Amino acid sequence: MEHLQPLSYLNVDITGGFWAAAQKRNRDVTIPAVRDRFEETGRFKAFDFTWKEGADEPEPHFFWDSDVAKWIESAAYELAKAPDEALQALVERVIDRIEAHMEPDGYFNIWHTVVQPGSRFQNQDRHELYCLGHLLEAAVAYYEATGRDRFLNTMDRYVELVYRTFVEEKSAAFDVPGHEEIELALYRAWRARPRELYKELANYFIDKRGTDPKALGGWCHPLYCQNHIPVRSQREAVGHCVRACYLYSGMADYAAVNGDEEMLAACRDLFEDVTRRKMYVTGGIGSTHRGEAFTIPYDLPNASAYTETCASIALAMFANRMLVIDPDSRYADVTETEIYNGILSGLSLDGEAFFYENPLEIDLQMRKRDVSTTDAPRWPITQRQKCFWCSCCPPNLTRFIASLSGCAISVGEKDVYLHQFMPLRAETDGLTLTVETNYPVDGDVRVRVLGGAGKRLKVRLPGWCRHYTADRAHTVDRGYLTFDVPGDDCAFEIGFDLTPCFITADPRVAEDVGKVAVRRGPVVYCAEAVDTDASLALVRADTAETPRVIPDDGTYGVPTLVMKACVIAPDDDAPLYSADPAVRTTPAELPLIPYFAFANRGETDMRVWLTKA
Ligand code: FUB
Ligand code: ZN
Repeated sequence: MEHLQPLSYLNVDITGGFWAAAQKRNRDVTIPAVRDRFEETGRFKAFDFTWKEGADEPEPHFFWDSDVAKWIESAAYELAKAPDEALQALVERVIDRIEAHMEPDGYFNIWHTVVQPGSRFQNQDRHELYCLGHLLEAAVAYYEATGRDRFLNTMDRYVELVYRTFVEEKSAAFDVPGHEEIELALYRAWRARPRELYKELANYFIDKRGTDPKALGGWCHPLYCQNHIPVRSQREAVGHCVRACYLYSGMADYAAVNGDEEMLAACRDLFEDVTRRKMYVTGGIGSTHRGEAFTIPYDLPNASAYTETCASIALAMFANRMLVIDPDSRYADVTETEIYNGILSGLSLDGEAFFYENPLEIDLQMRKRDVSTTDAPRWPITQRQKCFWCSCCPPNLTRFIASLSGCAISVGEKDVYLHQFMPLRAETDGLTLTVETNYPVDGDVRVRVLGGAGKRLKVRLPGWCRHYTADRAHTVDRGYLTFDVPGDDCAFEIGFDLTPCFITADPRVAEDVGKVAVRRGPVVYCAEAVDTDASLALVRADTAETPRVIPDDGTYGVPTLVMKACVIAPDDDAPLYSADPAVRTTPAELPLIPYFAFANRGETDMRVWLTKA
């Protein structure tokens, strides 16, 4: 099994462009905003363990530990980049509370201690191991960022308890977590500080899953948490999308750590099933809110898409792990689709508000169709919110954006891979790589490799790219332009053609039949009714002409587009059905904005897929 080493965010600095701006906004606005919301809602206070029945503070939720953990992980990434005393003091305070309230045997969980004492490891769906996973990831991030090991040492005590309870004594009421996460966290901890215990416990949970399928209770089916069959036999993505992709990430780690080809084969098939049959053009996954889940192949409804922000993040995590064990550009393509579309749409342009669900269509009129019944379908909200009752997505976004540079580069024995294009500087083992680019404003990428004589530079050829240029001889290998690096100071110039294009969906996606979407490079566009007098339902896309590119005025960081269209003039005198319809149309120019920026100008109709003329 070919095995690459991903370069950590600690070794790769984003030095400018679209993502430097996004990271600055994350640091200056979003991380503080999430902190404030979590203060206001009692999530930080909950770590004081003062809640009791009738107390004048909100009742902790059973996975609030994980919300704060993801926030700490984000803070750790920032602390690695620049010191910040106040930020560090807040993190240290939470660690103090965790240390103070950890039970003598190592158990730590707020809800199971103050709200439901005595309920430890009784209910598979009560997220204790999920919370531990996020706390462990935070502890690893903090350790790697600051060199401080108190948090990680503390969490180790909990990991040891879990090992005793689940592996040695088998005394818990369930055998594997109801929400996966601890598996990938344990492999991550093992990489940061190799303790066999981490690896053994992660391997145990992954091998055990699906070997004794039981319903979780209530409406939770074994399929919901991928506990229906052993993981090596799983070939179809099922159930809750975040759970699934966290599991698949853990499985990919398992394959890497244990050199397990059978596990890799399962991961490959699962990745194919998700990305070829169950993924929206924006990278979103989760076609139904029921169970926040995958459904059947090609079932990709636009207006009711669930497409949770966390699910897109989880799929990018899975893709990044696959890239390491099966170096192929299609994994990095999916990550790119996510970062410019399905993940980024979760965040408002001002950096303070969030979507949990990311639909591909908003039709306000359609939402009135069930006025006569109380049994109306539910639709995704149309405006981002500052916090949710279940606010898993905001701190997932902050940690993902803060550590984004970790998915840009990986190295093999002879190869240096460039997966994602952004201005950056990376250092590893005497080799320095710098990238200069305005991508995705334009497609020119200049790479300079210092100290790389005799190596090969592998630059991803994006799956969306139809024309490119390169200034040096190369071959194409599994989607990577492969260049020899002949000396110790070599520069390479590559140009990707970013001409906008119309794309169509597989004909089995019933919702998108007869429709087109518009993409420019990795960025998917959408139309918003606020930009036109026409009803989007009556707009017909004219695909004969390539949409015009309008340079960004600073609003989005990428250009907007203008598409030729015609608009059907409705005729109230015409019959509802006609064998010989007289359709009157008027030509129009329809502005398109990047999908990630929809719903930033008030509530309005929106469409990614537009009916073709
Ligand atoms: O259950 C924890 C998190 O909350 C899940 O990952 C999300 O889908 C949301 O349900
Ligand atoms: Zn979420």
